[in-house]
Amino acid sequence: RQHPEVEGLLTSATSPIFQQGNSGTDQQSHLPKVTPAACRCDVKDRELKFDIIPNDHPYHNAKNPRTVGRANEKLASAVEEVKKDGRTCLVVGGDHSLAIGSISGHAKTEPVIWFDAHADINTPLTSLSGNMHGQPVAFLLKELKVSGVPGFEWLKPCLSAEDIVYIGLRDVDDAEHSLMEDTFKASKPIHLSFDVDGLDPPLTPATGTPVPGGVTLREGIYVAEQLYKTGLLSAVDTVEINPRLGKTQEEVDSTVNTAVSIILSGFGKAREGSHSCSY
Ligand code: DIR
Ligand code: MN
Ligand code: MN
Ligand code: MN
Repeated sequence: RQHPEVEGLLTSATSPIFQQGNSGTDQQSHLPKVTPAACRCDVKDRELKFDIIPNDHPYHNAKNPRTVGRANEKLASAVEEVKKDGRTCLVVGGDHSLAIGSISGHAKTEPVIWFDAHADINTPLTSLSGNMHGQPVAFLLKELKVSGVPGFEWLKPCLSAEDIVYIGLRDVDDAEHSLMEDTFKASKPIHLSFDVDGLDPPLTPATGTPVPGGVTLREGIYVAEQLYKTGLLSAVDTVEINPRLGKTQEEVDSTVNTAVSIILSGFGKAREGSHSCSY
């Protein structure tokens, strides 16, 4: 896919999250905001700008490796700073290749919940599309030893296959199938990497690779609520939200509203109503 501008938004919230607070918004952004009024979090925003590297030739079947690699290096440092600050980190993308930087920066990442229609575990050698967003898991896995990709010299794979739990898979390539595992140790800080295409397409039409037969909104919210309740949710990626791909304003709005409701649930909004006395 073409990315005329590569841009990211990183938001962090203090934990426990239901504090009365000011927005702490430092910068203007055209992206939707999780406002304190909506979830009563103490929110601090920052927008990351990334460089497009010229003559960024493919590395085997990995397109734009230098641009994606350097952007992820920057994102990793930003996530690391947020975690040093003791905050929960919310990254609003952007495509799923951003998970390479987000999970690397999070560092204490296992387990990772990979919510997605796709396994995103192709390597630059196995990928049929060449899309980097079909490859982040492979870049992060120690076992796969992806190396030599220009732009990713900084990267140290930080995950083991047993650290990843997949939810929503329904479009897995043959090459990916052989690389997968799902075990789950729920004792360490959890990283939720939420690709909106894991949900059923009518819920998030403004996304690049929709696959029919996805997770319902009720199920998606349930997953986010349960993860919040573990008290272990330490970082969240919400990815593949692309307003440019909405055919109507309605499609854009429903995509954004769905993503926002998943985010709110992951940050403690309960369907029965959130009551500050319980925090
Ligand atoms: C396919 C599709 N497995 C690929 N993956 C997508 O391009 O590697 N991931 N769309 O989100
Ligand atoms: Mn994905
Ligand atoms: Mn996907
Ligand atoms: Mn994708």
